[in-house]
Amino acid sequence: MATATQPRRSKPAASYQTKMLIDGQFRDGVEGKTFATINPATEKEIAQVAEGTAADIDLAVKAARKAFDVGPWSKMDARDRGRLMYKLADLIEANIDDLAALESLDNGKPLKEARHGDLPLVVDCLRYYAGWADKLTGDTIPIRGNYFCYSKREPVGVVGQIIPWNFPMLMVAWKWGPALAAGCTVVMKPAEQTPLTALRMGELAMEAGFPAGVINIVPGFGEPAGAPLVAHKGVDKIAFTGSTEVGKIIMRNAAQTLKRVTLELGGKSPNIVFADADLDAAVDGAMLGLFLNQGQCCCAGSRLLVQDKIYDQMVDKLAAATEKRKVGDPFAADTDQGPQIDQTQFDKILGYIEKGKEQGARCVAGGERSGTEGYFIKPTVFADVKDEMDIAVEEIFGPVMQVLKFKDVDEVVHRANTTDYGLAAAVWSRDIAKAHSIADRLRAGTVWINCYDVFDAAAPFGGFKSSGIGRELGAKALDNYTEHKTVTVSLK
Ligand code: TXE
Repeated sequence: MATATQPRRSKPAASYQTKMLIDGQFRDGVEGKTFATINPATEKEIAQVAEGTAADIDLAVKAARKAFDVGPWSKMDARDRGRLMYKLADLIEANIDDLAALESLDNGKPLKEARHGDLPLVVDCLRYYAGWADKLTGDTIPIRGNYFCYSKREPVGVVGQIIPWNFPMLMVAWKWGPALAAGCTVVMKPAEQTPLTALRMGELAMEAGFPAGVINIVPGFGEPAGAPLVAHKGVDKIAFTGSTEVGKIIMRNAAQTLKRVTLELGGKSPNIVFADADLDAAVDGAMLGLFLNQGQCCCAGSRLLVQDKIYDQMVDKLAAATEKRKVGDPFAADTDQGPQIDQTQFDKILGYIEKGKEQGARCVAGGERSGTEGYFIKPTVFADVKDEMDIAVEEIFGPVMQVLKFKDVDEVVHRANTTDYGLAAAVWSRDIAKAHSIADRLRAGTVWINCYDVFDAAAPFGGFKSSGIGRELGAKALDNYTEHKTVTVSLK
């Protein structure tokens, strides 16, 4: 059985900031409002945090505009921007244990994952983009006539960045990295569930020496703080990670001022296991691909498609591995799974578990909440899942795995692609030629072969179809934050 460890400690992190960061100052909101951020392991308040509204967004955008239009950011040498980013990465690394503890406290993810998963990726991402700051070059272009023509890459300007709660610090790094390297200034709205690590990163950015106005952080809710950021005329671009539903709203609203928009949205990613795969590796990959981060991953492999010949064997192995997962105190060294982020997500996931049972799927592990306090849900596996069941179609965003059966290649490719989403996919097979050809046919932004959830700052990530627009990470993400300018000089 998946067991809950009692009592659930909520180890306080060394320090945290609860005020918003505008123009280099940590301050209360204009309206003086605050909101509670909750420890999802205990359902108790951690702290009251300054709540941003339209007036704060306006101040933050004006500060970001000034740092961009007047300087100093736009006047700073690109290499010196990079040096500040390296310094921030170094400070994060120096505070890595405290930051990991704060992330666990506010988000509920196991401390070992925050410390050894999220944080190293944060540091690596900032260093990767620091190296790009002085390498954004244009072209010389051979046009007709007696002209010298060249192109330049210039920062897009002030960017509004709205992020979710599932990887709070990593989302900050994915957003700040390319924006700052390109020379943009930033107004960030962290998720209302997890404001603390973004604000702490803001403190470290100030310590690193980022000039006032370059990085502004306004915590708050979607409608009161996120929407005014999307609507603000002083913002040139919006980068959003979150639900597909809100992504559509943002795109619609951003169109009013013709802002550039990039969206990283939901998924229902197929994870395909062939009978010729290394079965134990595929089981490990399926477990990681679905249960990582309490199942709260946009690229979760939530449709596990298993070839008929090994289906029963795979289901047995998955059920056994799932029952062994330890659910409980995120700060305990042996915890594999912490709580879901909040009551809303907890209720939504339990609702899907009930739907799965009602619609005839066979629950072979978990299937209910864990314990009586905190948003803990037992890791759950459904076998005999059919394509049309709600649990096979909709994003659950929790520790609930769907195992479906298939016979052959054409059938599985067709079924894998029969979804509105297209974020990620995986193929497990010892026949590498077959795996490559399937990767070719899958409509997804990332395909893993014989692995899952392998991320690197250099490898672009993003979705086909309703999973988003644009790519984060890698050189591709810099396109989101730069404008190309063509300059033509008469040589007559
Ligand atoms: O997302 P929202 P929620 C999916 C997942 C989850 C569902 C709902 O399926 O169950 O979304 O989660 C801000 N204008 N993902 O409600 O609402 C909001 O304050 C501007 C997948 O948490 O999309 C937060 O900062 N901003 C996803 C951010 O949007 C608005 C990660 C995300 O919140 C806004 C999270 C508005 N009108 C959830 N409304 C992924 N792709 O990883 C909300 N926000």
